Amino acid sequence: MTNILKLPRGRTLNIEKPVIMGILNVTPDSFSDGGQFLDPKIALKRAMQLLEDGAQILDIGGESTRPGAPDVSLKDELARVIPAIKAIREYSDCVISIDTSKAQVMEQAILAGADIVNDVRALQEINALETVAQYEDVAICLMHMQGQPRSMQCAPHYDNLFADINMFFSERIKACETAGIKFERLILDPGFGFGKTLSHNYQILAKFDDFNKLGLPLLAGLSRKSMIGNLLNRETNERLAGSLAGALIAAQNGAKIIRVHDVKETADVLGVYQACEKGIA
Ligand code: YH5
Repeated sequence: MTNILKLPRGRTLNIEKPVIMGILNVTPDSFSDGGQFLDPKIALKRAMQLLEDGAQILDIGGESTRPGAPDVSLKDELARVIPAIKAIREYSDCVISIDTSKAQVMEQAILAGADIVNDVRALQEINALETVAQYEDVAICLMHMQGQPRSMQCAPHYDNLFADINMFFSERIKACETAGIKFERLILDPGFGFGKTLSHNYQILAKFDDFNKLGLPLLAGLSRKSMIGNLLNRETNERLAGSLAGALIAAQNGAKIIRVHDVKETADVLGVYQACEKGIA
């Protein structure tokens, strides 16, 4: 497996060591002023802080996929994410990921300077495959979800958790290749919290390495999620330590991209992990 991800404009991302994807939400629930749209200047300021803290990728999302969250219209999603991407791209050559499932958001985001399409619906929405196929060097994260955000947490069931998720990945990889998307562009993510019980989530974390058999880089996103909160009985603002433990275990078990809210703290954890892996003494 290559540890160098090819990106647009002749750039690359080295994922030999795990890298941090910093979450940049541009949804109304993340606005301090209670307004409808985030000022691109504020998005830019948050982006610069995440990069300074040690993020190698910024993941920009305008659709809330928390369990039970309302659907967002195309118009609103575009109005949230595109000005933010343009503002960041004007100031920085950093790696930008767009967290969306809508083909038109993917395309506008790519034209505005996004390098990675991160899709929790794994390019299953209308025109998504065809759209990203047109942009040769854009990397793609295919995430596994059982069901739809609105209902996915009511009674998730698997015949065989690992076989089912790996089968889904194989099918989506094949769909991508059929659409003309090269294997080398893909990243896989088992999707913590997306149609999984607490037990499923911890089985996945414990044996994260099982998804490496498909030969693609793995992304892990568990920061502040219910698998931390429900296990430890912690509110969202009390989940830092649990999230850091999860990030470390994911890295030890083969995750190459760790998607987190708390970039600075995660960078310290990965720094200590790396010193043991490579040896600095
Ligand atoms: C992911 O795992 N997740 S959006 C609920 C929370 C905290 C955080 C209740 N996009 C993933 O971050 N993309 C999201 O507390 C993602 N992998 C990838 N690739 C949900 C989220 C969250 C939800």
